[in-house]
Amino acid sequence: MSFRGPTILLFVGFLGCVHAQLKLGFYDSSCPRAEKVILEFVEEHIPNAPTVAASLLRMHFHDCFVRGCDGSVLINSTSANQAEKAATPNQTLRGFDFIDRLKSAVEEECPGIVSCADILALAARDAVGVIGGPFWRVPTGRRDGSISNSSEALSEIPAPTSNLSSLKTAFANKGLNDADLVLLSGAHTIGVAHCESFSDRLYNFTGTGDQDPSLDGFYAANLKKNKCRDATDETTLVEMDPGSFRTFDVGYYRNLLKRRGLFESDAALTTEAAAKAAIVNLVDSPPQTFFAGFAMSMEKMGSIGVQTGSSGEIRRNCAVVNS
Ligand code: HEM
Ligand SMILES: *[C@@H]1O[C@H](CO)[C@@H](O)[C@H](O)[C@H]1NC(C)=O
Ligand SMILES: *[C@@H]1O[C@H](CO)[C@@H](O)[C@H](O)[C@H]1NC(C)=O
Ligand SMILES: *[C@@H]1O[C@H](CO)[C@@H](O)[C@H](O)[C@H]1NC(C)=O
Ligand SMILES: *[C@@H]1O[C@H](CO)[C@@H](O)[C@H](O)[C@H]1NC(C)=O
Ligand SMILES: CC(=O)N[C@H]1CO[C@H](CO)[C@@H](O)[C@@H]1O
Repeated sequence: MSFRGPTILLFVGFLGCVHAQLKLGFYDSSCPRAEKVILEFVEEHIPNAPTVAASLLRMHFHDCFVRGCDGSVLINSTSANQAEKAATPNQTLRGFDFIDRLKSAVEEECPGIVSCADILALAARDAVGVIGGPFWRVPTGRRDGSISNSSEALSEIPAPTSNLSSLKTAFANKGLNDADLVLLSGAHTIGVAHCESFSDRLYNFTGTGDQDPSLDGFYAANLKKNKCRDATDETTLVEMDPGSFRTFDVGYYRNLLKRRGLFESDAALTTEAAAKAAIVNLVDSPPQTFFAGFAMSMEKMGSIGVQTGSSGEIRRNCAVVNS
């Protein structure tokens, strides 16, 4: 008898651990209008600022790849801590103010109930929907983490100079396979990049002032003439899927097959027969094939390393850990 209490507690604790997972409509009883408030906010504001859709999608990716989808990307640095936001890959993230305003709207509806991690996951999905992209399911119940470490962001988020094997490893470390890598990279069908993210390919590929031979010569010449005029340009923004950078389509994959992927990490996807065949298939199939695959991979990405149950917290202000 004397050990029964602890045994039951341990058992329940174990179950809690195994079964603590996300579920669709997690806020249905605790904050029934939460998802509606988010969708309405996104539907009201994204049409005026459609490029924010890309920013939110990328922010969700960066959140999930560092300490799981726990809203850690949203935390501000303090005098004592260099947060993820301070890391190189995050210096080009945009849309934090959008999330902060959205969080205020949700807090007004139900104070202290909905996590910043869920708000980001839902907002990214809804924003992509508003610009005509795919819909994916977002099970909820993520809790917010309290650690945000800039050196972790640097090591977990793949660099645009990555080759295929390091991309595969970075994704496999998060439970994502090669198909997920090809599909999720398709997010680059929307959005923009700074010249500095790829200008080594134009001006100094191997350190001898040369150009990346795997980049289409006409495209490279055009980028040098009209966009990134010198190797030090830090301000110019370049469409990653020229001509349709606001439209979620297979244009990005089409460009890859013409050797017009902007980053080495994009070009890397065509350096192996299997990945290239997957890309050819996406280009040759109805758009629905890409949309359906992207949706499945996004749902996987959105569940990386989540904290649920009593782990973590519901941050009051997405930029600051609760005190
Ligand atoms: C496969 C590895 C990836 C690498 C190396 C990579 C790298 C980058 C880089 C360097 C930029 C441009 C930043 C700038 O110069 O401003 C960018 C933009 C972007 N990335 Fe990725 N990315 C990867 C995967 C992903 C994934 C998985 C997603 C989402 C599912 C994503 C979504 C985006 C979006 C939407 C933008 C445009 C952002 C904007 O317009 O503000 N990326 N990425
Ligand atoms: C977080 O940092 C941003 C950008 O510096 C700033 O605008 C915002 O007010 C900060 N939020 C808080 C709660 O300190
Ligand atoms: C951040 O992460 C790095 C690498 O894991 C670690 O060495 C460092 O101590 C961490 N910094 C803080 C403030 O926790
Ligand atoms: C890919 O990049 C990694 C890290 O930079 C490097 O160690 C590896 O040798 C590269 N692999 C190939 C096949 O080039
Ligand atoms: C090219 O890269 C090399 C090696 O990193 C560097 O020494 C050189 O200064 C660079 N040249 C230019 C024009 O940036
Ligand atoms: C969005 C954001 O926090 N950007 C920061 C990235 O890091 C640089 C340098 O640490 C800061 O100046 C930016 O404010």
